[in-house]
Amino acid sequence: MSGLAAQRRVVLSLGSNVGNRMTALQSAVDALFDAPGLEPVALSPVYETAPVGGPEQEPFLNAVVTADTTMPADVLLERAQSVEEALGRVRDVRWGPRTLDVDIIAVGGERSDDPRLTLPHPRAHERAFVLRPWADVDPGAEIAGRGAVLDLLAAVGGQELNRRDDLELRV
Ligand code: A4P
Ligand code: MG
Repeated sequence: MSGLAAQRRVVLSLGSNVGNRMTALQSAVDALFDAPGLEPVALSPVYETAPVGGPEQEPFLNAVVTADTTMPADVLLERAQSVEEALGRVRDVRWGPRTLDVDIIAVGGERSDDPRLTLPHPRAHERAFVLRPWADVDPGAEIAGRGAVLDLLAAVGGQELNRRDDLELRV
């Protein structure tokens, strides 16, 4: 193996359903790209989405961010979790819905069964709130072992999703 890691395309999913949801998503984008090592490629439109699973809770704002990196996947997870923690400080509902969720959907074509970092994300293929914004920024995207994102999106039914053209994320 060479000492230089190859650059890979990473796909991150952002979600918030507590407090000022758009501020949380924009702060996440700012914090993710504040430190070196992650080069932004695209920011998806913002969607308002009905909660999938979990307890009864408020609607989410969701978006997808793509970027290029040479960082190992576990270092990327650390960055994602530190961004969650920084935003989590304004969380006020114990055990409740979260201010910010940053999930790692894919790191290149990497596959891992590690429960600490499962790749691709084990539930992404059945979630319109991930698939729709991902397809917006990369219509040809595929999930390793699952198929084309647009095909997967066509197969998930009944998930309420409303594109919020009044909201826009910026790098
Ligand atoms: N982990 C393993 N693989 C990954 C990965 N690929 N990316 C581990 C990120 N984390 C990964 O995650 C729990 C553990 O998963 C971590 O310790 C990490 O090492 P968490 O973010 O702390 O907990 P969570 O997000 O509350 O739980 P979980 O099961 O990951 O929930 P999900 O699947 O993220 O779902 N509905 C709508 N409309 N929009 C949403 O954004 N989000 C959720 C949360 C449910 N329903 C939603 C939405
Ligand atoms: Mg999560």
